[in-house]
Amino acid sequence: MSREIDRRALLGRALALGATGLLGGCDYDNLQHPDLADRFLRAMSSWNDRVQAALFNPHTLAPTFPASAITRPPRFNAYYDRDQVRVVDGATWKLELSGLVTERRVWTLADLRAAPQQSQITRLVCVEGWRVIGQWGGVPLQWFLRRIGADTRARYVSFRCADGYYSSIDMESALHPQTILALDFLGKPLTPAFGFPLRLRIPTKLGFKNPKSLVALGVTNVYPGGYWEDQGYNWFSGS
Ligand SMILES: Nc1nc2c(c(=O)[nH]1)N[C@H]1C(S)=C(S)[C@@H](COP(=O)(O)O)O[C@H]1N2
Ligand SMILES: [Mo]
Repeated sequence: MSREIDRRALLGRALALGATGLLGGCDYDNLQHPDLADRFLRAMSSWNDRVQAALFNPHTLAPTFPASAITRPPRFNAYYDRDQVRVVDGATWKLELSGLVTERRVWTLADLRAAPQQSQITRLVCVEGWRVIGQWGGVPLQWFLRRIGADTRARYVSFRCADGYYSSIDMESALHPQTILALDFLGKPLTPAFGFPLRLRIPTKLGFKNPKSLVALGVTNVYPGGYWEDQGYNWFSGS
């Protein structure tokens, strides 16, 4: 209850601040200068991140769906075309860990298969304006972070992918019960196009915050950004 009131009070203050920001920032002359316009938009986006983080309720679940609602065929998306997908060798693949973790040994596919698994039928929403429902199964990130001795007071969990893609999420979202390190898609191991051997599946965030074909995970207090985030897409991007 008091948490709810805190959120509201914060939102009220944030909205008031934002309105002031808009009045101050939106004058025509400023927007004639690309630098200033850019800085203004980035400031607004970072303000937006803070409001979204304050409103994020770690106990609210993303909607789940019956198997009959699954989108078939699934829809592929990446920053390149499907015929450019890189194929990862599962036998030699490993997940590297860095940053604020005490158990830094690498994880193999067999290690991850031996961990507790969880399955979900949820919706993936892309900023491009389409959405699909799919089924993903894998290791709860919350379990994984505790298992590797992650400092869960750190601000960020970062991800790097086999194709050079990268992204990062806030710790609260990383610990959300529906955030998983997915090994399976539609009841079978992930295919290369959909992120073999391991992808982040986080139904409380937009599609671009679901990096595929992971090769490294880090826990850090230094803002890690992301492939699209660094090009101006809003970082928090809850969905
Ligand atoms: N490695 C990697 N992961 C990625 C991307 C990418 O280009 N490379 N694109 C992201 C975007 S923009 C979306 S919408 C989803 C699409 O996931 P899907 O192909 O399973 O539908 O993957 C995300 N993860
Ligand atoms: Mo996307």
